[in-house]
Amino acid sequence: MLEKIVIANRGEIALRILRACRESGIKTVAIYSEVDRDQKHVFLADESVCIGPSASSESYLNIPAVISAAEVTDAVAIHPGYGFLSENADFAERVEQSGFIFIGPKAETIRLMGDKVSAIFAMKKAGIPCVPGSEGPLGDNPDENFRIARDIGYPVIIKAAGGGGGRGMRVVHSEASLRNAISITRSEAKTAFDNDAVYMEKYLSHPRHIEVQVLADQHGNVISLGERDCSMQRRHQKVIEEAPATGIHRKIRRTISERCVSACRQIGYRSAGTFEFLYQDEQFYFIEMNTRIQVEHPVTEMVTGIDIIREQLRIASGEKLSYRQDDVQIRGHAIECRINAEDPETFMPSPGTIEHYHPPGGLGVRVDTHIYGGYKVPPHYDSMIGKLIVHGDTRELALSRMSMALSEIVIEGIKTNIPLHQKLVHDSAYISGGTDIHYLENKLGLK
Ligand code: MV4
Repeated sequence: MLEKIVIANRGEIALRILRACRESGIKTVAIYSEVDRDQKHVFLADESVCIGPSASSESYLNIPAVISAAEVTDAVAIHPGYGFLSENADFAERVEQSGFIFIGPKAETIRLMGDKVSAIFAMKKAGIPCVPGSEGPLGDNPDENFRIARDIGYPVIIKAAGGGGGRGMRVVHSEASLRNAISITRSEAKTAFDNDAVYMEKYLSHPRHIEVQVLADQHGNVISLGERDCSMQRRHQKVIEEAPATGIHRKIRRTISERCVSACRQIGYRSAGTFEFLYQDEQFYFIEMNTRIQVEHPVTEMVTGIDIIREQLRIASGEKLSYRQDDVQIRGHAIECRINAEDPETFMPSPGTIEHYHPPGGLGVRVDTHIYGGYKVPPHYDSMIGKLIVHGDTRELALSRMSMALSEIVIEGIKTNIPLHQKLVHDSAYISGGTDIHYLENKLGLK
């Protein structure tokens, strides 16, 4: 196993990684920015290094500073968590060039998936169903682009190859606005991603967002841990995630999982990864692949009993996966509510000191958070302060445990989105299951 690793992140995921290291006998180095000295994982880590000022550009995103922390502490590997440098192929490359193990896929895989055009091309070749589209970047010939759109059928969506996660997209309903939409998306993409390549897809009007979790070791073993439904979102920020996805036949779910496993083998994937799909009218359509551990990984852990971070650590050290596909059983149902320090009505961030904190508990209740009474939520980073995850034999039981846990939890001193979650777990459409990606924004818009 790895002897000592740097945890190149903050907040709940840094703590989550630290716990997995403890269980595996791996020593930990916490890196933190000036405002993050009092983070729980910094207290608990074997060693800690301040890597810079509060602005993430000068600390958690500072590649030389992160790599220096590994050098001065004699660590052997770096876990990037999510966000920050986790999907930065240049970072992964420099980590390995400096003689450390990057806990994640190969840099070339991150680069392949970072360009959405090359990702779709690779996935299509590997047998993954994709959205009907331009099959490559769009050129500058308007007549050719009109032809592509006509073949696909309106509405279409123009996306930036360098985008992803909802950045750089434009829906086009008719030929009249196509030319302009392409040119605006292109120039925005040039500015935002330094890449003006754009592509076109059929626009799906009411899909669900379903993603498949995979694990791949360096010996050619690949397994799927099943899917998650992440459709409950606002402005591309997920609010609630769950596993398994309700209302989709076992056979269809199994088939898409098998396709993902096969694709991982074909592209030589390594570590944990997520295939993102849109699901509409009983069809899956690949949109992107995430090459990092994701915020919502715990719902998969709860229904499989598999510690995904521990497997990432094993894979990075060159060990084999602890499980074969036949060992993976989906048991019961899990739901995660993301707890944000924000106004539940306006969604404005609400940083400040947590005066009182009482966590919920009981069978099937898990809280992944770094907060404690007296902790000060800084204004510099993402507003997510924790995740409440519940598990039960059925979705109904999971929902009732979530409702109870939400009513038990006390976080005072700052505003949180807990009242929004309380409304959602009692929303009749959500309770029925299978709401699409637009459901929450529509519901909020009606008020
Ligand atoms: C789409 C789409 C409809 N049709 N592609 C947004 C984020 C990025 N990952 C892809 N996105 C979408 N791509 C086609 N062909 C609708 C979205 C979309 C969306 C997707 C997943 C989760 C939330 C979303 C919210 C708005 C739009």
